Formats: sequence, structure tokens, C-alpha cells
Amino acid sequence: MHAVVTPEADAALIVVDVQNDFCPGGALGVDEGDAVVPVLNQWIEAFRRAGRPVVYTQDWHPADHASFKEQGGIWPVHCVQGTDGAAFHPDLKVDGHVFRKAFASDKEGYSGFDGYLAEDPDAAGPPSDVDLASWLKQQGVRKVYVGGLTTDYCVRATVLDAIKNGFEAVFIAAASRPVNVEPGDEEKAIEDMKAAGARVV
Ligand code: VGL
Ligand code: ZN
Repeated sequence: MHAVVTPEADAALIVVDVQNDFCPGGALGVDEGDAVVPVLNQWIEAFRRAGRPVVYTQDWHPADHASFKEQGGIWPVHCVQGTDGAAFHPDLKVDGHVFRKAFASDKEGYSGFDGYLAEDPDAAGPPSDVDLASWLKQQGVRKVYVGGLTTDYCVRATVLDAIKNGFEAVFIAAASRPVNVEPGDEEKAIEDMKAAGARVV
């Protein structure tokens, strides 16, 4: 059984993009993407039990987003605002605030720190102007644990930005899966995170 840490009093958990389109059968499904769900659910329960925040990031693209092949980007159409593909995996325990990113056509945004609080997750449009770093700091958070999809894009970018924003960062390997556009991207991402000062569990 994979061990979950006891969350410190200044810790938060960031669950990155555990959305249908990144799971097998989705528009940009990654191998074993759904395998992160039961692992993350244990982490989510441990943080909630300890009274610590859990935040969820959500890739939230307009239908003509710059990252899509049709617009000259590299990805198939995925995580379009309000669609089932953009919804969280149905088995993911959602108990915390949702931060949406890459919701403007011309703006890429892999990092959860490009995310803004969705005050009403049932509303399909753009979120509020409360950014993730400000929100976490307001909660007294100094250390973030990060897991989800995908290791080599959004998880990596979130870990690197956490450190840039002055947080300690821990990458949860068992709770993450890569897209591996090029072979070795996962290993490279983990090296990048470590080199920036992240811890790996
Ligand atoms: C992601 C590719 C495109 C991710 C998002 O969540 O890692 N990857 N958009
Ligand atoms: Zn995307």
C-alpha cells in the first residue's frame, strides 16, 4: 500500500487536472491516467481529516484554444469548458476549491498557478480574479504536495511555479502519470522538479 504522509499544519494538496479528457478514452487520454484517482483519494482524505486545504486545478479551454492543432498548437481538442471531457473523473473525491486555467483563447497555461478560483464550479464561463498563489498564502500555506495529470506538463509546471512563488514543493509520484510526447519526458520532468528543489515522495 502506498503511504500517505501526515499533512503538516502549513501544507496543502494540489490535485492537478484529474479530468476525463486526460484519462483513458478521453481526447488526450494518458496511459493509466485513471490510476491516480484511488491514490489521490487517499491523500485528499488525509488532508481533509487534518483540516488542511485541498485544491483542484482544471484545464478549462475555449473551443478555439491556441494549444489545439487547429490553431497551430500541439494538442487535440481537449478540456473544452463545460464539456464532459473537462469534468473531473467521476470517482475523484472533490472536496475543496477549484482553480481554472488556460480559459482564454490566446493564453497557454500549464501551471496551476495560472489558475483562478471558480467561485461557482457549475458556471461554465471564466473564473474569478483570485489566483492560486494568493489564495494559498491567505490560508497560511507554505508547503504544497502536488499530484495528478500530467507529470511532464501541468504537474511539472505547477511544482516549478510553486517554488518560484516561495512554497516548498513535494511531487507525489504514485499520484501522477505522464503524457510522454517524447520518450523520456517523464524522467526529464522529475529531474527538472528535483533540480528546482522539489522533494519526491
Ligand atoms: C495538460 C496537455 C495539454 C496537462 C494540459 O494537464 O498536463 N497537458 N493541456
Ligand atoms: Zn490543455
